Amino acid sequence: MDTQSKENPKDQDLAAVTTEDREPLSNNIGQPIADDQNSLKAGKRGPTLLEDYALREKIQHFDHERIPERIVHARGAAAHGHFQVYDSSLADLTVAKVLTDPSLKTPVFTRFSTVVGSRGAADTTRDVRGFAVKMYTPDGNWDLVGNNIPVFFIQDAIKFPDLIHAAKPEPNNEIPQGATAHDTFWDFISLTPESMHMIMWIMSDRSIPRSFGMMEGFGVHTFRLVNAQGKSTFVKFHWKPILGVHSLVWDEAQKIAGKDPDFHRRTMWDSIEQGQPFEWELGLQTMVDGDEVKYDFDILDATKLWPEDLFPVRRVGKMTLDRNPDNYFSETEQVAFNTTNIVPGIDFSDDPLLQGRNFSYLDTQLSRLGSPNFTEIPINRPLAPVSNNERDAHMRHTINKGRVSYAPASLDGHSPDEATPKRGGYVSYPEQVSGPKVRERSETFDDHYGQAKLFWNSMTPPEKEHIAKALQFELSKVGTKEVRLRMLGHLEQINDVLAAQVGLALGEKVSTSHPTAMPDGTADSAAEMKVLGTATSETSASGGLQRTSGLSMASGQPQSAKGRQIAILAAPGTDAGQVQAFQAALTAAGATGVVVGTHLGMLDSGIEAVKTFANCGSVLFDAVYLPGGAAGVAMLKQHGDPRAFVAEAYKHGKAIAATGEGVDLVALALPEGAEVQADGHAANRLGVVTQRSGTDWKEAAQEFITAVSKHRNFDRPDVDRVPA
Ligand code: HDE
Repeated sequence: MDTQSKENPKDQDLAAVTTEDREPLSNNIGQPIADDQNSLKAGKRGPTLLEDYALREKIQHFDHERIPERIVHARGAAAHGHFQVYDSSLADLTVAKVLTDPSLKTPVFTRFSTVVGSRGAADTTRDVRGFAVKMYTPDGNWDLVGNNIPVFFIQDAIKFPDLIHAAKPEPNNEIPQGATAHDTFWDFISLTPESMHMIMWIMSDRSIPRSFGMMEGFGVHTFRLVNAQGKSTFVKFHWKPILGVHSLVWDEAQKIAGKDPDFHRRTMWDSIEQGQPFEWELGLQTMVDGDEVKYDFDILDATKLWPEDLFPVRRVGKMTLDRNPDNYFSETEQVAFNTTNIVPGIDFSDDPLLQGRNFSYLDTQLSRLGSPNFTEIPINRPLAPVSNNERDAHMRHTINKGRVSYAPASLDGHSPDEATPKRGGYVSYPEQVSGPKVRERSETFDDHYGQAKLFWNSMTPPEKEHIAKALQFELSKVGTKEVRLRMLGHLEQINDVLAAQVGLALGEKVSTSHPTAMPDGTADSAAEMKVLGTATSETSASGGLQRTSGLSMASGQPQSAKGRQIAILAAPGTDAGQVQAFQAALTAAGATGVVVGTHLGMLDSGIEAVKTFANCGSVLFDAVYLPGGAAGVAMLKQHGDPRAFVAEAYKHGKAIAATGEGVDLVALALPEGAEVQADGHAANRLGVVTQRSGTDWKEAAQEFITAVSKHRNFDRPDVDRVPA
């Protein structure tokens, strides 16, 4: 594992307070403790004495170990790393050193999170993911506190407490945990049309990412870049994952929540421990200040994105996360992000959601971390020097010398001078503002469906199907009929075929001019899905576009087997040569082959199982391989688990490979009629790679890696027949 490095200044800063507790046992004031097993008593069987300060210190510290969990984004995981800009070409747009000095390796600490669940909730619930990056720049900390979805539910911060109250577990019984599929959430949403664009994203597979390293990050709001001449350019920030954007499927996500609730944090932890960092490129969309009036959407409205076809994303630098925290609480739990942590060269827009956030984050840290001195906690303190007249408060660490703690001051001569703009002092962009004081929303925020339609139109048929099914799942769990009907009304505004399809599962007919809805059919028949897949809508608020790149996860994504976990199903008698051939090819591709066996340990010479059918499942892997070996396959055939393993992987669109007798087991597991290859060559049918005979398995292994790199096969026509 990568430990605190001498090159990373933030690592060195943290090293000063990092301990391995290797000294003899002591209490918190350094007194050596001779006996930590027995409390001090009046006689061996006597009562414990009040004098026992060792007992009291230990218990008291324990009693106060908890701090309030984050009110949203409570469940998360983080990692250290750095950000480096590629070149100095942004200097014409901004003075921010972090964005213009290519020699600067800015240390970062990045935390990913879900929004709705408590700290102990499962990782794979359907939810937006937080994507919060703290950059320890020479100009102070810059926090880009974003999400993995580029828009938000609401347009004005004053609605945030309502949104969160509605989404969190219901207050009378605290049910359900980490889920939006309940009445209060959909009640609020159905009464909040501005949320419809975000709802399309949430109901898409974006809200069930395969891994933190396979999701995008977005600053969401419009910000400003400000250059040396004081010129402002509007900007949207993006993080583009090097591994591409890839997701789970919903059935899988739900099963993972039970099999491994720590799935996402474990994946990131393990990957970094194995020397495979998580990486993203920082992307910018920019707009000349003044041009915003040319578009039919308002850049201050956080429910709208800037279509990538109109505003291409310029990739300007790279973030690498390559070190796990040493202590979850001290680092990941105590890290305090704040949207007002910005640096010279970056400024806010008037987005009312951002303006509200600029109040909320500092406020919440005061209650969560208990004191304005939270900025002195090692993970939060900047590398840039701190020098001011702020003093005292709970848990003050800094020892400020001298008697002056005010300005202006003539005594002591050390009251910090203001940093003039020339010396790098922050100056807010002098935007001209005027207007009556009103509680109103701009009519340029009024279009609530146009970009929801842009998103819908930009999806591929399988993506559309997933959205329809997610809505069917969520809304069918809503007990109140009026809420369900209100939602169908909104869906009709987005796309009538979609509405009709969701209506089928809810037992409601939706009036539509479209021939979709086959009211007598079962919901989700192949014929219905075909109609759904091609259904589109007229857009608005989209810069004149009907669809745009950047929204579908099925196009333009890097394809790689790197970081993928492959289950290799084995038993005593499995052919070690075939296993080794595949293992070697997988390792060379940056993937990991994990032997799942009938028991742990050596199954046969050269094959060691590190997982069993009892302690894992296909949902925890990206793909599955069945090697040959007559005795091994015969044993696996006797059990239901290996067959279910393969069938489920097939249903979830995963790559499957089988060699030698392994092909028989695949044939047994797949739906009747799904042909598998039976001669000496490798064949690939919709991600099922088979080679029945031969001695050289390299071709099959390569074919398999290509299939794994494609992430999923959503074009298998027969998955509905798989009873997994
Ligand atoms: Fe947050 N949000 N938020 N939020 N948010 C918090 O701050 C808030 C919003 C986001 O890993 C809280 O430290 C308001 C949008 C992330 O620690 C709190 C509004 C976006 C994280 C808060 C929003 C975010 C938070 C709770 C509407 C994407 C986790 C704990 C005006 C751009 C950071 C905390 C971490 C956390 C308030 C909306 C992202 C209460 C009032 C939009 C990633 O201050």
